[in-house]
Amino acid sequence: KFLKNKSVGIIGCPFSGGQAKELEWNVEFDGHHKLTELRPAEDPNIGKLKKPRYVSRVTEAVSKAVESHLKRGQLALTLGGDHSLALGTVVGTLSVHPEACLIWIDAHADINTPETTESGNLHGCPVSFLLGIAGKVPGFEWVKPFLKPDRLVYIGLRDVDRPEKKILKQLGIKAYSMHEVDKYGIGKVVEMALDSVNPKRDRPIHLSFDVDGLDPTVAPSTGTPVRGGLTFREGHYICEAIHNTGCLVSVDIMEVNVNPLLFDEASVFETVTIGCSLIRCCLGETLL
Ligand code: EXY
Ligand code: MN
Ligand code: MN
Ligand code: MN
Repeated sequence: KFLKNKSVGIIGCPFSGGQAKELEWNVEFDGHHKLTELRPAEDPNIGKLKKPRYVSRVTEAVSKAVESHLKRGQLALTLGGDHSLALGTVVGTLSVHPEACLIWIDAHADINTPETTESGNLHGCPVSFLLGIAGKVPGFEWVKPFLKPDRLVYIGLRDVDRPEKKILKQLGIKAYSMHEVDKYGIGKVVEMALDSVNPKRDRPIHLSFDVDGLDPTVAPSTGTPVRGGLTFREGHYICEAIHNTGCLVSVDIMEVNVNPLLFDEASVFETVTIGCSLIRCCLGETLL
């Protein structure tokens, strides 16, 4: 009766003055980025790729946002949203910190090229664009600088397409699947991962955390859940250990799906809650 346009206004209030528990970070929340405005009227497939213009415009805008936060000396925290966004966030990080390394937590490798993708969904492809192995796709010329393959490491993989496995092998990309997490334990895996991309712990770290890296029992409201994922504690351990390096400059929490038509309220609540606690660990919350 009193509302129009099915439009909700969100008032972000990063305030904790009324209580005592603070991690002592100043939070600058400049509102949700108005990304849907960038959607072109027409966006036919390019080859198999779906919505290529929309994705390129949005990710370019996101790269600028990340870049500007980093240039102001802030930690860039991006909440998404599908993982194609990381194309933007990582380019934003690399344009300020070209020597940065990328730690990618995911059930999937997201390294399909425009040639190898079967689904055509760009959230399965950002890493190939970041590495510069995607070939020339109109609209994505802005993607630079590229990431060197030895600056990338994965943790949590368990649903990798056959051509993706080939790319990982060919480029010698370090990847710790759930098999290695089971075999060595998460402590050792994170140490090995850091040793491979950041041996002296002197490079800035971009953490791109796809919540589907977690087991669907702890993070159910996500678009492409895969059984056998990271436990609640393993996910948190990763964030704590990376915080402890003192090198973290940029964090993505991705693939949190809050669509009430797709997921029940409890699933969404659980997933958002774990996203928040992962972030707190990235910011230095400790158990003791
Ligand atoms: N590999 C599949 C594809 O390329 O479509 C599935 C990708 C799912 C990607 C999610 C975000 O991590
Ligand atoms: Mn911003
Ligand atoms: Mn992903
Ligand atoms: Mn994924």
